[in-house]
Amino acid sequence: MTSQIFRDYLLQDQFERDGYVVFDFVPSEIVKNISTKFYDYNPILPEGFSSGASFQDDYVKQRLFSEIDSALHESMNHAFINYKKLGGTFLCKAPGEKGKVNLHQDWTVVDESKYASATVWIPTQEVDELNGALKVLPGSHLFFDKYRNNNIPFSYRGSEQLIWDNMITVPMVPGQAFVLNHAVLHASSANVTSKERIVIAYGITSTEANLIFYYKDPVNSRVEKFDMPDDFFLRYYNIGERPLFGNKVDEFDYEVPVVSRARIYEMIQNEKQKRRNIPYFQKNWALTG
Ligand SMILES: O=C(O)CCC(=O)C(=O)O
Repeated sequence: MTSQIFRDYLLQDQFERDGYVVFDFVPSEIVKNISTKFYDYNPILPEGFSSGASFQDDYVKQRLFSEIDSALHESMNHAFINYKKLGGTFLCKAPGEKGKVNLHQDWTVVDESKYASATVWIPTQEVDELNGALKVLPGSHLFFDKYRNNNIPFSYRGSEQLIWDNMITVPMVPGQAFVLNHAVLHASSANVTSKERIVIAYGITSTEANLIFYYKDPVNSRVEKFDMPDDFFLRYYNIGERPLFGNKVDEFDYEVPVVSRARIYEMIQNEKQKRRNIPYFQKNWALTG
């Protein structure tokens, strides 16, 4: 059990069990109003999948986050307690094959034995399999090792297709939020419609959680641990490289173990078994597969 971030205990329990939760979060007009700002920040539609997190200007990132935060402030406070804001931006998936987001887990940025860090993912339009709804493997936030970053290999390498074939796609309507534990396996398919898919992403963790970052030196098997400031997400540009700020507090040898396909299959079946009496999962997550 990690430190509570949802006001509603039932949502907290589902989040602990599944690694994500979907619920009615904000009036849909508020979301539609903010979505128009996407075009102010992106006068030319970026290709493929794009995130405002890659804007190369602190001031622009901060201004966009302030606009998102002031629009969502009330809904955030209604849904969450004791939470720290990590930043917020738009995620766009332009039409075309390049927009596919491969299976991944997000970076480890807190001590996950005590806290969760999460993205509140808020679609500004209806989303489904055709335009890039999120796909998720329920319960997988507890499957693997805790050190994750762009340059640290994943423990599930070799089993990507098995996992992909067992994920649930979650259709959503504007006003709903998908709160995604950064450790849960997730992805999204290419947008095969003719209209861009725009989502607001807002990062949170517990107030008491100190931010951290793990970096693997490419020339040896050492992982470095950094203590990072709270505005880390608004200031980290050289993604995939050693951060240019923060304090290095540890360094250790680390080879990422590969978890076998057979073991991953078994873990998925266990998660399905655990949920076999829950109507939503009975319908959307067949026991065979
Ligand atoms: O917006 C999407 O389609 C994927 C988002 C995602 O994978 C992430 O935020 O880590």
